[in-house]
Amino acid sequence: MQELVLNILKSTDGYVSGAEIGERLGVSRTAIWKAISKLKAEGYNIEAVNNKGYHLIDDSDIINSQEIKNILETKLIGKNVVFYPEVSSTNDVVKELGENDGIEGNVVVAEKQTNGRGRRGRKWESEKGSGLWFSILLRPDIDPRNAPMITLIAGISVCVASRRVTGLPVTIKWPNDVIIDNKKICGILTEMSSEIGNINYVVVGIGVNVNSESFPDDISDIATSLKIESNKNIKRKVLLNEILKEFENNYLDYIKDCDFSKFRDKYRKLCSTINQEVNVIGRETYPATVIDINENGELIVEKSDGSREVVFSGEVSIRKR
Ligand code: BT5
Repeated sequence: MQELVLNILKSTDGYVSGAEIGERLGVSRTAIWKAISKLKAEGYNIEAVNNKGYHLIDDSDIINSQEIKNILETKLIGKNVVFYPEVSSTNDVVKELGENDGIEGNVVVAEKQTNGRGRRGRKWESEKGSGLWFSILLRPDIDPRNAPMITLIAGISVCVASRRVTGLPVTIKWPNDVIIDNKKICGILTEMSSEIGNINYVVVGIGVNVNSESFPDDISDIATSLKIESNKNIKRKVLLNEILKEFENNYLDYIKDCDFSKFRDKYRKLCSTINQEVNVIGRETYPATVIDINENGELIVEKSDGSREVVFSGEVSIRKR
């Protein structure tokens, strides 16, 4: 019922009375009133005026299953999408799908995560209503050694899509933080279940700060959002569609031959880590200059004695000096 009422509101320019909606759907005005109340509770901005009726004010940034299904233009990624108002972590939900009968391209989106996770057990702040918190289930028929590049490809996809939607100078901090002016707008958490030579499933979890206006003290210096940077409200579903479209193209292209060199130039252009003075933090920590990204998406750094090292993302992190 809600969906039918919403469709009428969306297709009406101006006001439509409860009686008229009821008549068109063959139900009582009370049923319409209930449906409208539920839509409002979901966040739809519906104005009710005496003697005129209802009017949907289209300034709302609603995400739910229907809104997402309506907007998605992808063929595979997100063809099956499940939305939760609240969930512990979308990665956990998708892992569960991976262990069971979830299919490639399943996407889980949440309005809020109570246990959003970063890498190595770190926390990911996932407030209600302000961000895009979602995970993608993949079952690529590739060698597990080629899976880490999928994370880099996800980073490229978020970066390109965010630029397209906002026009902001979004870049990638190697390996896969998406940043604006050294502040993080997006983090990616990829988890895999595999055996030797065979992938059971990959979960790509993506968190984007879209309309967040502030952050908790401990991350306020390192986090930002697309809204803070652009001073504009961004429609999350529009951004989601662009990210998934971009990711679908890149992912399908990549798994054909697992040749990351195809993406190297694109990655380099978007990567703000190249030429930076950094500390490489691993088993030992040392200062270095970032020289380039190689054809496997690894970082080439130069130490102060002029020697060069290839740095793998699983082993080290880097911090700007
Ligand atoms: C990441 O970890 O950046 C990966 C984050 C992945 C989040 C998505 S949301 C959907 C899916 N479901 C999940 O449970 N996770 C994925 P890492 O590189 O370890 O960065 C974590 C660090 O980023 C934290 O220790 C904080 O310093 C900082 N941080 C936490 N929340 C943030 C936020 N909302 N925006 C920017 N930085 C944040």
